[in-house]
Amino acid sequence: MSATRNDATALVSAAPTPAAHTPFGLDGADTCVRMISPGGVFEPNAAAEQFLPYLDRLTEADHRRFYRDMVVVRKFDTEAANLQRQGQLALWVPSHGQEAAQVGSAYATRPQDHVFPSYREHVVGMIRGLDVVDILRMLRGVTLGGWVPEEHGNFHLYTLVLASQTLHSTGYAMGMQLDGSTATGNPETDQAVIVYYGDGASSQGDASEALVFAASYQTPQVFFLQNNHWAISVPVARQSRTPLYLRASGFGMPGTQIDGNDVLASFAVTAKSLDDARAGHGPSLIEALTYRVGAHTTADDPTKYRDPDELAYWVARDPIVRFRNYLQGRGIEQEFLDAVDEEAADFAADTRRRALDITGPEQSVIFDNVYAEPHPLVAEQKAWLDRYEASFDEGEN
Ligand SMILES: Cc1ncc(C[n+]2csc(CCOP(=O)(O)OP(=O)(O)O)c2C)c(N)n1
Ligand SMILES: [Mg+2]
Repeated sequence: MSATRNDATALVSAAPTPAAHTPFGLDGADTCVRMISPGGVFEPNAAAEQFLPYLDRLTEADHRRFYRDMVVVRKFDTEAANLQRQGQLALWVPSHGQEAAQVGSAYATRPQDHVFPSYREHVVGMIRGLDVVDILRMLRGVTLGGWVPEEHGNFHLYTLVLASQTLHSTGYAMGMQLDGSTATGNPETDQAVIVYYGDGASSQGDASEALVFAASYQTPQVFFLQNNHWAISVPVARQSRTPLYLRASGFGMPGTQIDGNDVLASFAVTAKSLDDARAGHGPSLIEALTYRVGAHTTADDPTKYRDPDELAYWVARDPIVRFRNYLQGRGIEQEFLDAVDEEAADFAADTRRRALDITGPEQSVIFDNVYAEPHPLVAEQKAWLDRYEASFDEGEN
């Protein structure tokens, strides 16, 4: 007798409850790098000490930029979700809650680096020079996949097949080694790769294969794992019995856990990891503890499977509020904070206007790149479609 869906559900429910190794997060965990307390006070913990020199690279303007980008992307994210609800996008993938992990790590990259995203890294794309309306275009279903990475800050394509980008990025990093474009001793030109993936994706075979090759060939690469605690409705405790950063040592590379809602921790640890990668010291893994505050996508309803107390715990540790408190502690003027809110509202309104102007491609392009050379079958299908479309023209029946 074959197994049924109900059998499978019963099997999962009968499995022992995994230990909650990050019980609602990370407060008090001394292994987790943190610079700013949840209340917004600069008080680096012991794990943060070795990363402190990297903060010296940041100017006052960088601090403002971090805050501005986090606020702008949150507003953009909300607007995009609204556009989906109004039928303008097929789907939206919210990034609410993960702004600090993404902004800090993105600013640690250099122009020559290559960035391989998953599908939620909107602000990373923005920082690398991608027009975020290109993301909307893709989620409206009018492009076949996105953009040309080399024309957009080496920000590669969104990847919906979980963890496949980890392999792409490792292959790319191996190519950098073969090209001699890394580890030459010149930090201004030496390249590195950073790849973003999730706690759920970490269970894919692709992720393990990428880590094996990266370690074996000592690729110039950073694995940036955003542990947002959920893979749709599956909690991270079901993905792993051990904190995910510990997996790195099994592959033979350093692993560091960071408070992913602390933008300075994200910047400093990623800056060190990328520096090491460019200098030829090999790959490393960063596990950023954060939280997906919204739904997995607009096709999901997290109230069906999530404990409201857990959500409340994380909302109280919001990355933007934390950084605003930190900046206010340093005496930032209210005018700046107000101006950022205004800029974010303008950005979102502009996004909406441009989203409503998005048009679809010529229908015939679906035939253009099937083969490199003209092909009779494709030509026949194109001619059929042209005739079919023409049959709707005015005056014909
Ligand atoms: C190979 C593969 N299996 C399953 C899916 C369906 N799927 C899409 S997103 C997702 C959860 C991913 O969770 P995680 O890696 O933690 O990333 P997050 O969405 O939380 O950012 C799943 C199972 C997929 N896209 N690809
Ligand atoms: Mg996840």
